[in-house]
Amino acid sequence: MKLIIAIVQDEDSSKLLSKLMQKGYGVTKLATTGGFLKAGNTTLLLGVEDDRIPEAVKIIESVCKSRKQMTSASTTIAGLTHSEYTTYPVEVTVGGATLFVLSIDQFMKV
Ligand code: 2BA
Repeated sequence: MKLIIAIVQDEDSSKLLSKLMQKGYGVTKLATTGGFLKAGNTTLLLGVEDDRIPEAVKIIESVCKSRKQMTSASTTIAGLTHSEYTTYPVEVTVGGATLFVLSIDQFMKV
């Protein structure tokens, strides 16, 4: 068994969750925040049998299409206290998914 950690855009999360559930995957949804944009995103945890990894990745790919978008990022200003930020425009690729696939030693429900 493997654990897929999938970081996706909030906009894609409901559709993705539904598709994965329809196909019988066990999924846990976490509300997360990206470190760069400091904007909300969604992290899904999927415990998946090895032979179903390609199918799971295909489903994630089919729902989470990437697109370019202008957005503003924030950073702290040197010399000011850490609570003071400035923002600047930045083009980022949003959507798509960032996946980590981890080997799982044991899967138990007790
Ligand atoms: P964020 O950290 O908010 O990053 C959002 C998007 O901003 C990134 O998309 C990337 O296109 C851009 N970006 C990130 N850091 C940048 C930088 N230093 N300079 C210019 N552009 C930058 P993705 O790479 O698809 O990442 C989407 C989200 O996945 C990230 O949100 C973060 O929450 C997570 N993520 C990505 N790589 C990760 C990693 N190595 N470890 C943990 N989480 C990761």
